[in-house]
Amino acid sequence: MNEMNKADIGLIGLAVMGENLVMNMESKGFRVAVYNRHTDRVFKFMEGRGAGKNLIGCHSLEEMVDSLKSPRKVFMMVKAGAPVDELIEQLVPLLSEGDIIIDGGNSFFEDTARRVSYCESKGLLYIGTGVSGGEEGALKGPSLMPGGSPAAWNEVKPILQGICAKVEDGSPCCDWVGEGGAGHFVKMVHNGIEYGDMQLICEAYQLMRCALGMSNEEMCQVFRSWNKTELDSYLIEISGDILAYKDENGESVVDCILDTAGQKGTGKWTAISALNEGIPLTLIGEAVFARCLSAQKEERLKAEALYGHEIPEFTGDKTAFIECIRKALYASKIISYAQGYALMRSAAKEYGWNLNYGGIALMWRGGCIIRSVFLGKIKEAYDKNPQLDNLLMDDYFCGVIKSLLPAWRETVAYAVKVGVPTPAFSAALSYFDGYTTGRLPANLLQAQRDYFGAHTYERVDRPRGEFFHTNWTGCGGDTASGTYNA
Ligand code: NBP
Repeated sequence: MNEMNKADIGLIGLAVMGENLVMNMESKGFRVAVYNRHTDRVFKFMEGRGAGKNLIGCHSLEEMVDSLKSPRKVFMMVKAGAPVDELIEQLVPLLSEGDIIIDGGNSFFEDTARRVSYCESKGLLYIGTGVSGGEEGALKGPSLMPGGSPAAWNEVKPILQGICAKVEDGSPCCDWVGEGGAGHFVKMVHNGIEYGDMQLICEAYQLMRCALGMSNEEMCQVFRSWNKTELDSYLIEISGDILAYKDENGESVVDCILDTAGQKGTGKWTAISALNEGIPLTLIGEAVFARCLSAQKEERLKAEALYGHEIPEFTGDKTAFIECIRKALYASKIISYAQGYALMRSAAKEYGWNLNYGGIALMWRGGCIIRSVFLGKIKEAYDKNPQLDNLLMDDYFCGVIKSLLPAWRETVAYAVKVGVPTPAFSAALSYFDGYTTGRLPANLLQAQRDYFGAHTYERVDRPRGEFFHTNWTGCGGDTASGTYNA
């Protein structure tokens, strides 16, 4: 094939995401070579959606690699895990120095970091990119979070920024995230935040449904009105649509859905990373556990029968309380993003990534599931101060949180009083109260540790880093345990 006729990029994996990405790339003027392990999928695609398009259907990896312009760019959109490693092994001998492998699947960031080093050791460049927005995003413009070999960025930038979502002013929701597994780390945090956002909306729904006795139609109207406020976001929008949706018999579909949530694991990864980093990511943690608790349906039914679960009728001002719930949701959402950003800051320090926090907010501003107007405010906060310790320290968010606080407390207090579970609202408020408390009870905790394990403590009247031990019982001796941080 002469160089002119060659494709700009090759894509492997013609499942739901891959197919739509190919259509997107082609529609933006890129010639794409496509391949799938089971090649019947290639035939079907080329005869179906791909017919008459600027594509090259390939029936082997060799054929695909040969049909690419140099430096070759191979985009893998296959199941995360072993398939990615298998494909890399097959591609390495076929590619040449400077060629680029891109993984757009939901790979674990540590796997991506390992693959970057491995491919670079073979003279290749490697990018692990988060892709968010589901099937529709893949087709119309996803949010893309690429990281890996920096030398690859300029080569792939026109394609990735060409196909991604754009915000109102035309800025692309895709920029370079950082080295190693940075792109997939940021995508993982995105997914964790998605878990949190969804849980918060579900808690608002549960309060309106169970504590206020509202109908789906009423709640739909509430979500639609919230979507015209600071909560303007894709997830609030679809929640309104879902509540309005009726089947052919006129029944609300949402009422027919079993209340057990599934999960694919990226929320869990985020929570585990936070535990590893020692960062309190309490809201996302609660969102993951809420899904786990929902899955224990049989046990919950037995427990309800054992304890009873009567929620008293609300007797106050309903409209005012709905506004309290909205404010609690907004405040908790700010906490969730503050925690997610704190996790990214900690990981960036550990892994040596120079993360552009404002840029990340912009990447999430359009195309992805957590897209919202509110992300524009986060971008402004980090543009103003890229070294911001915590989003709660930003002047704008400080003012907002102060204005939301009374309603947030009222909502959580009422939920606790009547027994509507609001783990994410409550965890967010507890974090806020802990974060804004200058003196926590950890002095007693340190004393306990020293009492039973001679773990030592620092003193308020001595410089940090000096450790003391007390012989609390008079029979423990003066020997202290070694100090270490877990
Ligand atoms: P799947 O995750 O269902 O993967 C199916 C694709 O992987 C098929 O093309 C399949 O080929 C290929 N594949 C498998 Br399985 N094992 C392979 C192997 N050993 N070698 C080569 N190819 C192999 O597809 P998807 O839902 O389109 O998702 C693709 C990636 O994008 C995943 O990592 C997913 O987590 C991520 N993602 C998905 C979404 C979403 O909304 N679905 C959103 C964002 C990211 P075959 O046809 O020959 O079996």
